[in-house]
Amino acid sequence: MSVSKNMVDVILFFPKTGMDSMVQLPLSVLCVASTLTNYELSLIDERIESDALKQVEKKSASAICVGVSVMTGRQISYGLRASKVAHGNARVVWGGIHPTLEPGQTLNNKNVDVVVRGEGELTFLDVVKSLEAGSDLSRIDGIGFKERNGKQILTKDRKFVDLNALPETPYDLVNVEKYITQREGFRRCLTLQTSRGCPHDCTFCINPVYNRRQWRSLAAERMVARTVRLKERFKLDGIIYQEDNFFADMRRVEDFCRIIQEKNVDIRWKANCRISYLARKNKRFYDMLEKAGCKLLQFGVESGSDRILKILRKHTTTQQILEVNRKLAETRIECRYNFIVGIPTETIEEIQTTLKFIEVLKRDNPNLKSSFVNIYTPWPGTELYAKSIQEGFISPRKLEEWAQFNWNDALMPWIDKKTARFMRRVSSRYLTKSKFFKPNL
Ligand code: B12
Ligand code: SF4
Repeated sequence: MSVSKNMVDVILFFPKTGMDSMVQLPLSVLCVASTLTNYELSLIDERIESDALKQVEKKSASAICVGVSVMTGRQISYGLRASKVAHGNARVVWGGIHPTLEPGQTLNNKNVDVVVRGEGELTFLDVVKSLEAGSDLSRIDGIGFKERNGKQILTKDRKFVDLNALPETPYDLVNVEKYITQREGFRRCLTLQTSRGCPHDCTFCINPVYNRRQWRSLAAERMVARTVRLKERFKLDGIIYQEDNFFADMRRVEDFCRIIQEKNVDIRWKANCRISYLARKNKRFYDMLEKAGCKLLQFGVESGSDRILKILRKHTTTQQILEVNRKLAETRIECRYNFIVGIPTETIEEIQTTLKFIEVLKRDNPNLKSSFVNIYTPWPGTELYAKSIQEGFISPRKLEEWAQFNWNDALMPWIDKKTARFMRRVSSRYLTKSKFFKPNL
């Protein structure tokens, strides 16, 4: 039970990210908050609250702990800033992608007391209860912490949560209106997550490490029910499914589309997809997506070079990409393709091949609305990260160094100056078209 209902027991802090011109719901901390029903919570989103740090300083005086959500990069520096102002009595707990990938280094920082590795809903609840009771943290799976003598303890991995058994997202903790955007051509849209993880093992992606190649989801009926509730409560015309892999289970996709149509749900949506999933699909499948409201599909196409696609382990060929692109041209579904350049061993000629490939894709498919060209960044824990280190990449060793780890930088040792200049030009030509990717540090 809560210590006192007048004061805050737990603060959940979502730091700025450095790319905050169009903010989306802070789903990570909202999901973590869903299970803390017996505690007085304060959810502070630094991206939209100008007095966020003052709030942490003041409210943490009575709090059991301050939970901070952190992804690799700039968000670390803002997370550290908040952790430093937290009151000494409140323990600082970091969760999210970065502390999961680098728990030891995160705990090395004197401002972090505990790390939650992986999904936070059940683990953080256990941590809060244990901190409140002053009991032994070592019995909690999926965390790391420091003993009094400074020794770090990492407990064993925790099983994934059952998404169907979790409480609903507590939207009342935030001012949802501030997160409703007009992105992707919607008038009012929000993000929703109905599955987690991905069964694939692309060598550049953190998903195989973070989600151990296990895909989990809400059942189709529940997915539609949440969609409808979100749409009706906030008067939305669009939903962005914030999934790692929306299409991993085609039966769920088919059921979802069928129920949406049966219930006559008037909603349009965007999701991520894989080229290989659509390669064998016929017109009936595309029609079904359209009728169920699919407005935009985003694909990680990644490269126009078959050699690079193999290195990335995409299990896709350029031939297949061209074919799927032509099929998509016959629908009314808008498309967005993401590409990566600067992969270890990639040559400037291969990058040029990718650029020409983008032009062919555009020519073949008028529904292709945008292509993003990202410069490869080695994320800790991935297979290509190890390869990058072999190729001379020097990995950051502490949190402050990771905070300076810039995405899209082209500073990798295997890239010569001429190629780096070329890649930056190419990337900014494609990325600056997007409001979404405008950095605002
Ligand atoms: C929305 C989003 C963004 C948004 C906002 C960031 C945010 N965190 O919300 C913006 C646009 C800023 C963004 C930017 C980028 N992103 Co991004 N983004 C996402 C995305 C699509 C959804 C995040 C989300 O809301 N997930 C849903 C929640 C429920 O999951 P979760 O965040 O993992 O939270 C759970 C646990 O991690 C944990 N947890 C999280 N926080 C906390 C806190 C506490 C206290 C506790 C106890 C637990 C806990 O519990 C939660 C519930 O189980 C993810 C992919 C994904 N599916 O997660 C990528 C992802 C986080 N992004 C990624 C990347 C690479 C980027 C970019 C580099 C650009 C790019 N290529 O996408 C930039 C970098 C920005 C920068 N400044 O450096 C990577 C992460 C890389 C890394 N090592 O951090 C991801 C995983 C995508 C991927 N598969 O590669 N991103
Ligand atoms: S890049 Fe996409 S398909 Fe590949 S492992 Fe990551 S989430 Fe899965």
